[in-house]
Amino acid sequence: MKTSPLLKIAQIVLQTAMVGLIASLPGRAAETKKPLKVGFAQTGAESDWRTANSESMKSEAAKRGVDFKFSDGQGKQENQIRAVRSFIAQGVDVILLSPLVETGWEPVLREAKKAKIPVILSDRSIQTSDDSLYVTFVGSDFYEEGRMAADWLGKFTGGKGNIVELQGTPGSAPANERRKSFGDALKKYPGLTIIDSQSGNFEMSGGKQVMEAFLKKHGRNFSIVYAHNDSMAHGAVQAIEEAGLKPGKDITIVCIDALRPAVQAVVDGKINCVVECNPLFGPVVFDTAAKILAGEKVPKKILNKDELIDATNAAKLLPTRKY
Ligand code: GZL
Repeated sequence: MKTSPLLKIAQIVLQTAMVGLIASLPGRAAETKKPLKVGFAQTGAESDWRTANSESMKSEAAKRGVDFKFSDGQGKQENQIRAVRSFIAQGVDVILLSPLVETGWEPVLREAKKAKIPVILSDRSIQTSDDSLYVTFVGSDFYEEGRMAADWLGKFTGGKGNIVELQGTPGSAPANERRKSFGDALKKYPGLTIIDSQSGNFEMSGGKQVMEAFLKKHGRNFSIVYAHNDSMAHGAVQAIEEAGLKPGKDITIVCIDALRPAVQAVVDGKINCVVECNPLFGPVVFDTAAKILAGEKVPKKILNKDELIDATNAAKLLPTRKY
């Protein structure tokens, strides 16, 4: 039976209306919406802290269905700059950057600004006269961490003793601020003196090598180690034991990060104090990125909360440590 032209038109109109209706359903709209595209220029993989931080970012991105482009800078600023340029070329929605060092970022961040791509500084900050080059910083207060370490040491040692310092990556915000704040706080304890300070680059091998050199150079003329991170402190523990001394007893050790192995070392009495620097802020970073893209105002600095762990609370906290 032939279909009348009128009936044919009615069928087409009805089908078109149906397609429009289905496409307008919220679920459908969500399915067809493009996933968020985020580029992350990470420093490298220099420490256990960094591994935990990268994991936090990757797992959060996967959970949110983000099209996540992760770049491992392998400890070189030029690799990170190259990665940021490639994110700009790919037209990502947001750029996350954990700047290896504090300076040298303005040219590439100006390119991101010109491309109207918001930049979030994750973990480490930069030195710049133009803070419009990034939207916000998400991380810890490194200055406060160094102060906490120094004040703990002032109490634990009665304000007396010679200190050797294992610095983090030269020129990095955590190394600069942890060194400055520790030195500033030591002014309250004139009996505490830093007799030597060298970079172990936040690496366990670096911490061990520098500690071996300090032990050779200073013998027993120091009784305290201040390490800018756990990895270097673990290296120092190895060097001190290989020198036939007892870490945590013959030599007091204070460090920063508080990954589980360091908290375990506090329980075992090999490290005396560890100040937390929480790496698990992937959720905060992605929440902040969503707010920025939704046009919401966010603070210039979003700080994680860090606590101090020593023999008085390490055993209780160890089972609760998430990294
Ligand atoms: C601190 C972070 C530092 C850690 C180190 O937020 O930048 O870099 O303290 C890591 O362990 O290598």
